[in-house]
Amino acid sequence: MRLASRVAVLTGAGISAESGVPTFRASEGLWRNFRAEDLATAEAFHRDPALVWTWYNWRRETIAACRPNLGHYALAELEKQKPGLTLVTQNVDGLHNRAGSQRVLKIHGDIWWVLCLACNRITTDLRVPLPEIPPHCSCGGLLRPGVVWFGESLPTATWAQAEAAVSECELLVVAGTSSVVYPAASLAPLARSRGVRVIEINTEETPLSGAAAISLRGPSGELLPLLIE
Ligand code: BJW
Ligand code: ZN
Repeated sequence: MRLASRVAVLTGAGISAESGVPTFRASEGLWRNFRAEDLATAEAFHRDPALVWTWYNWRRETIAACRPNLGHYALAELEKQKPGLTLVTQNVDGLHNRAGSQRVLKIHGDIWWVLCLACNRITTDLRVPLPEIPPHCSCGGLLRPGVVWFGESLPTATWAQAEAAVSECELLVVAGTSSVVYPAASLAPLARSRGVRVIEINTEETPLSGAAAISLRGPSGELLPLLIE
């Protein structure tokens, strides 16, 4: 398939589903009957840091055992073909990096980052499982996952780069996201308002499907490789 030269891509949990990483809004995406909306908040963390860390510890273990799939590799290859490509991901799993993508805008953070609530330092902690729950910083402060929870702002500079890339591209590919979580879900409408064509890749219909120029229904691990020239 021949693509425009300035391409932006937005990915969500669905792109890692074929690697074995659970999505958020499918029934098998539930953990101990909690919804993501119940656990991915600062209120949940302050109420019960051990519970929230137990969920993150389980997810870190799951992700550590997973490998990138053909969808991740196709996007890493596409970046080589189109050096202007911007990959914006809502995923915190790091699988795009492991597949070789160089420039990844992680608008919801990274599950391997930890942030100290006392000294504000962000570090990478790849240990699986974590030796203590909840984990603490060397300064003694409580650590939280370096991710963006509901009600929190996205990292300002990263989000600004994502918006700029989407407004300036000629084609936006949206793969494996339910397109219900904002502000990520506003990127496709932003592209459309600039006259940019949007291709959606998803196994199911989403709120974006009707507005996309092309809506491809199927697994991203099979459909994304078709974008490679
Ligand atoms: C496949 C496939 C295969 C499966 N191939 N496809 C009302 C209206 C509008 C907005 C709001 C509102 N009420 C509240 C808000 C704001 C809120 C929000 O959007 N809520 C909605 C739920 C309504 N947003 C926020 O709070 C954001 N911040 C914000 O707005 O700041 C401003 C502000 C500040 C102060 C006060 C108020 C506002 C922050 C959002 C942070 C989201 N965080 C999470 C957790 C990240 C950390 C972690 O991972 O633990 O991000 S929640 C979770 O959802 C995660 C994901 O990145 C995100 C999106 O999910 P995603 O990726 O789309 O996954 P799924 O599971 O939903 O979908 C998977 C899709 O794949 C499905 O469509 C499948 O069909 C498909 N699929 N297999 C292709 N093989
Ligand atoms: Zn600290």
